[in-house]
Amino acid sequence: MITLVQNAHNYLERTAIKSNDQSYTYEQLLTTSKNIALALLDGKTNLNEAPVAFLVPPGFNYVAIQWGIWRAGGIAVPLCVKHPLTSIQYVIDDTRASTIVFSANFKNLLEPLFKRSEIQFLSSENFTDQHGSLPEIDADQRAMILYTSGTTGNPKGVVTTHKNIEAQITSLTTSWDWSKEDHILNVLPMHHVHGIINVLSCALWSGACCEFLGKFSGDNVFQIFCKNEVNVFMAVPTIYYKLITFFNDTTPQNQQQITTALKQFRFMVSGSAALPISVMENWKKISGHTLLERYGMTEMGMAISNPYNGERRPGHIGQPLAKVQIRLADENNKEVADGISGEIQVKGPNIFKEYWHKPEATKDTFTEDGWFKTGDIAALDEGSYKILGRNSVDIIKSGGYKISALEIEEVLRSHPQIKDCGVVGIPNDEWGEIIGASLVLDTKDFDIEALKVWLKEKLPGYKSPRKYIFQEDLPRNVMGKVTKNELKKLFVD
Ligand code: MLC
Ligand code: AMP
Repeated sequence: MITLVQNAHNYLERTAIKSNDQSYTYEQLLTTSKNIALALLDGKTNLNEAPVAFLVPPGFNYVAIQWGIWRAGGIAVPLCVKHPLTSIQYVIDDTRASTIVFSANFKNLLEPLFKRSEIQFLSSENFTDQHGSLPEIDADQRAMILYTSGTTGNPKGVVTTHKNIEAQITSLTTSWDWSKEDHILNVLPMHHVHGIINVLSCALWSGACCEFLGKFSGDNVFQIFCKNEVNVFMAVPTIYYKLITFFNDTTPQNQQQITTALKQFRFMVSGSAALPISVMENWKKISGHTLLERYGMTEMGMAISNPYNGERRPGHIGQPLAKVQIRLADENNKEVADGISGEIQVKGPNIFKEYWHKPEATKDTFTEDGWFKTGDIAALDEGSYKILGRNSVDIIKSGGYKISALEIEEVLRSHPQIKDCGVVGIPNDEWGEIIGASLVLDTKDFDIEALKVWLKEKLPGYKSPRKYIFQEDLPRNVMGKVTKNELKKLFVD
């Protein structure tokens, strides 16, 4: 049996999930996910790694469906609830999922796909009690596909097995002292490892409670914190920035109540993007906590972390987690000498199996001797790793989301009035980076507001450019290649 599911039998009466003002026990999670698994199986003995996509808001149903897919032997493919249909359709087509589970609020969005007879659409509200037995699941079976942007145009499906997921969970539950007494608030999107592995799955592995927040806002988060139930929190730096802004703008009485609540927490984590030292310091003033910064990636879960007990160094990501091997390597994949910077390369049971249906891309991302190449550049500074940058200017991190500049350029170039364009990440205190686009136009009569509306159907909000400039031509080097660093400077200036 899947160990995560097996563990739940030790905590039957404890609260596993809180969502929409309701509490659900581990026993309810086991029963509901079994019903869903049997419905998905529909008489078959095993889904045998068939991808099942699901479009369901964060909450109990989301978790029961994820577990139901796993228990039936399928591959869980969570779809982003904020994506436009084009992005959702991309994932459905790329995975070739023949079953899609959706909740009622997405019926209208998905309607245009209902005519596709090769896809079975199941409403997440209609699962009923079922009787039957479930298959034995092999730990090496594929379990999940999460989409991530890369240095090529389109996002790639990152496939992890049950064994990978278990390794990603246990490296954190042991390093960070998770226990069944913990209660975490989950404010993160549920189609990425941060929300799925670090928050949800670590809590459920430990018999703890994972509470879901309806809509992120400083007010909503602090109101829940002030009930004094939550004791663990994990978020991206942008979220801490937004919470600090809310705190600074609220009444002194409210501030005092928030600070009192935060001081009771066991610990708080930041990751998915570099934590600015100013955010770390301001959060410490508000909460009394030194944020624990860690480093990870969709392809590997978490790899490097500041210590739970011990010094958490500002601007540093810490040391390798248990069972994770790290080296810094040069362009020829040779380990660099001490003190020299290099690409972070990783080995361990946490590393993903493959990019879905992309054997070449999978091969290219590993060295000949089996190290996973992250593309992040770091140096070891007095025993703690420090991220210095990335080896591609075409990867942007905004609000903790990884975004490919090339993917946005491809969409912009398909606009009838755009001849050419260049997209870059511009440093920003709140978002880490915001997206800037330089446009070379085919017309003098261009309506930027109309472009923004046009983009809404093609890209999720967080991938839409926030700043535009217009140029006769893009800056290029002698080879004719766009010089992205020059372009960046134009936005900053
Ligand atoms: C949204 N907005 C942005 C933006 N995203 N503006 C600039 N840059 C962006 N990236 C604007 C919207 O247009 C809108 O503006 C306003 O902000 C609110 O939009 P929203 O969609 O409602 O945003 P909000 O819910 O507040 O989202 C902010 C957020 C979200 C920080 C909660 O970005 C988020 O959940 N980020 C986490 C992503 C994550 O989990 N990454 C982990 C990947 S895994 P207007 O003007 O219309 O009001 C990984 C591995 C690892 O990285 O190590 O963990
Ligand atoms: P994703 O592909 O969305 O999983 O994003 C992974 C990327 O996020 C990594 O390759 C890093 O570039 C970045 N990242 C994650 N954690 C940190 C961190 N603590 N500091 C800097 N960058 C980080």
